[in-house]
Amino acid sequence: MLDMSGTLDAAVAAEALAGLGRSPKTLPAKLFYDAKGCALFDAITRLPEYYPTRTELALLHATVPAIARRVPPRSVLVEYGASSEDKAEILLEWLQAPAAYVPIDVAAAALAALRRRMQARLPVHPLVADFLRPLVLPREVAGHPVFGFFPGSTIGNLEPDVAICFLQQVRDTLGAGALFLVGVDLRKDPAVLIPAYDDAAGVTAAFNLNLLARLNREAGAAFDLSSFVHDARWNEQEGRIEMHLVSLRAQTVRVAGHSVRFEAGESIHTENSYKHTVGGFIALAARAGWRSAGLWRDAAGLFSLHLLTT
Ligand code: AVI
Repeated sequence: MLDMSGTLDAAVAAEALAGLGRSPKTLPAKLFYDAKGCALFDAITRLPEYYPTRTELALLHATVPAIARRVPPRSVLVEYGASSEDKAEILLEWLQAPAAYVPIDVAAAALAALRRRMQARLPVHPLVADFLRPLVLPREVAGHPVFGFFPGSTIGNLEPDVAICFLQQVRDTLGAGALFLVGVDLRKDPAVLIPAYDDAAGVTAAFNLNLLARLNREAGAAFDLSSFVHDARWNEQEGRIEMHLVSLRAQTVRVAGHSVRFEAGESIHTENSYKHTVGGFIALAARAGWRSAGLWRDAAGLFSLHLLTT
């Protein structure tokens, strides 16, 4: 939670201390998304090196007629992680008489703004919730066919066991017979991946370092930002991009009243972004009770849209 008063946030401090007490040190990626982090992520999505957002959008535009033909009329569109309506809007243009839109996100203000923009068009029932927890759909949408949507390759930020657990919960929430469209970034040459997570303009570096700035603001920390550098690594064995913050020198940093020791070259692991193969993702989804009902890829094979069914 962003504390506008400038006072300390005990939950942020506790999460930071827990991660920094581990070996190797970690910080939870969810802490990226304060107001500054959200603005920086928005800038990342427009970088020339960051192909996922524009590739997924172009793929969605190209394939939406085929996708929409698979979705029953009067379906409810349930979007996981909805904080802007642009991708959902593309689907809503093509779905046959959609009955309602249920955007799910922790950001209550963003959902309220989204509802105001969309409600003239169709009934909107926002669900303010952490979608990694079990959810129940609003009773207003009961009885309609359900079409879930999880764009942005956010599934790649989940550890495989967490992704399976999430997919099982989505299956329980959406119910038997539901369809679920998932945007999945694909495995590719690290020469393409690394610049996407370490851009020339330094926006991703600023996004990563903002974590430490946030801890300084909200968790009573005293990180010297000039003594840490952003590092994006491809982990071939795990099939993931890793983001790290590397300490340039041996140092001790105060965090919420505790001393945290860093050796020179020691890293804080801040994010994983798994890059799946098509077969690998279908197998992962199958472990959560979903089967593949459709697959679309861009011509260069960078990104995929998976339509799953129960
Ligand atoms: C939100 N998520 C899909 C992004 C990704 O590509 O893993 C987060 C991100 N981290 C650095 N750049 C973008």
